[in-house]
Amino acid sequence: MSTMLIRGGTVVSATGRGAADVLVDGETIVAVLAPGSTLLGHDLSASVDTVIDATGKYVIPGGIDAHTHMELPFGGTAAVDTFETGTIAAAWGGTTSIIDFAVQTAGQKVFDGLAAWHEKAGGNCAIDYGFHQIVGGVDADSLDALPKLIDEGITSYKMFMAYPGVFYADDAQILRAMQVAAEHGLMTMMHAENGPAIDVLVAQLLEQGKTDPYFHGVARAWQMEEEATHRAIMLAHLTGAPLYVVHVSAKQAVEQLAAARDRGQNVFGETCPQYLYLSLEEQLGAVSEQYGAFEGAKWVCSTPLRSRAEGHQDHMWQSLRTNDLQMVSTDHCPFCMKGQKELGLGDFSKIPNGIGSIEHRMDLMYQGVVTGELTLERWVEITSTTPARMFGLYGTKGVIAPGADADIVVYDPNGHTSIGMPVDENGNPTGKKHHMNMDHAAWEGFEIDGKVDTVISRGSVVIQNDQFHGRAGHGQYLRRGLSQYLV
Ligand code: DUC
Ligand code: ZN
Ligand code: ZN
Repeated sequence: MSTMLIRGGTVVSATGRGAADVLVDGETIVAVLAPGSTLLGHDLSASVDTVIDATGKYVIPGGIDAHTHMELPFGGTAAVDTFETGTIAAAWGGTTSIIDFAVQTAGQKVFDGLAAWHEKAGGNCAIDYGFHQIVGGVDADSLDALPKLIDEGITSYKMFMAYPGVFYADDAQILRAMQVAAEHGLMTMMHAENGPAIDVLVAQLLEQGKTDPYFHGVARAWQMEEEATHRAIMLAHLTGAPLYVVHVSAKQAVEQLAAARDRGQNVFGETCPQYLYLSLEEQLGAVSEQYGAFEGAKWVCSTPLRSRAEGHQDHMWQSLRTNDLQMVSTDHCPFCMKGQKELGLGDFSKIPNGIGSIEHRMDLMYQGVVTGELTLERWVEITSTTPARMFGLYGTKGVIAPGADADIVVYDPNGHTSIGMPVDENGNPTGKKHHMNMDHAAWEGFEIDGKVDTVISRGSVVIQNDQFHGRAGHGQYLRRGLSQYLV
């Protein structure tokens, strides 16, 4: 077991900050000490195996991205990051744990779907990983499996009110699943959009010849998100099931969540960087020389990017400040333009849904600190501490304290990060800057006034001096407990 001292930095938690040294023994944090402390008369920096100088830098708990889709089959193709490439990209960006979604499709046994996900991830992750369970077919069999997931360390499952014929669950199915979840303490996660109504709008738009990516955002109108969010909240209220709404993008949906929380309901919401920074007008409506109006396909995801004129983005930032939204995940689901997004040329409904952001979440949220949207403490809270508490990892993850895993990021507020992957006129990278598998960058041109300096995963340095020092297979499966965030 080797020892490590992270010396001279400012340790930031969800509740405060202060100058402190962090002592690591093996995979675990063993002490948070006054700067320059000796322990039992020893000069620690002389006696540990490794000293990391964090002078002038922030020392924060490693990021936890609680919403990723490595290798997800979707729209006739599959998300391009494997567990290996996706977790390496995560590490580059200061994320040291992910919670991915194992998939059960209709007719499949939940435990077969879960086994397939263990097969994909096992031995391939560079950082620690856990699973939520997607239940794409709610039936007697999957309802029976739900409580058994808890023994597997899976304490949350997701249903979809969207995607009829694929993952869709109707109200009767949702009600039944929530009854089981309420009884056993599982967190119900919900993709809240009215899928059947959206499908009508999609068909009508296509009939009118409105086939560009922009119309993906028109079809998936905010009313579709507000209505489904309200319905999910009411079914959760009736059953007593805790509810976590994923990828919230409409301000009206946040208002539904806030009203439920004010009633004392266990209702939570996450948003994603794309709903804070990007918009219907600027991205889904983008036109480029290379792709024309199909450029917007890069940002086709669901829920969709929303109109900036309507003020959704500002409302998402505010909601993060007021805790009407509790955390930020990426919904990392990357597809290439070539051969994947292109499936939807001439028909936006055939564009695989998803954006790749896993590498940039910590930086993009830090930029919110720079611009005054968030405090430093809130940055740590929404990217690490709350995800840990929400999904039963807190104590081991999400905090710098004795006994916690040594998942630590040294973040340099004087550094700079230019995001993007410049391409030549043929779309070929001219010098790759990100580590995700996609052939483009959804965050091209974003500049961050800060930089991930050093990343430590369970006591091992995985990123330092702009080099990856980790390995696929270092990441371990996280058995999660029940949510530690319930009121
Ligand atoms: N939304 C996405 O953008 N991608 C994957 C699935 C989803 O619900
Ligand atoms: Zn979703
Ligand atoms: Zn998702």
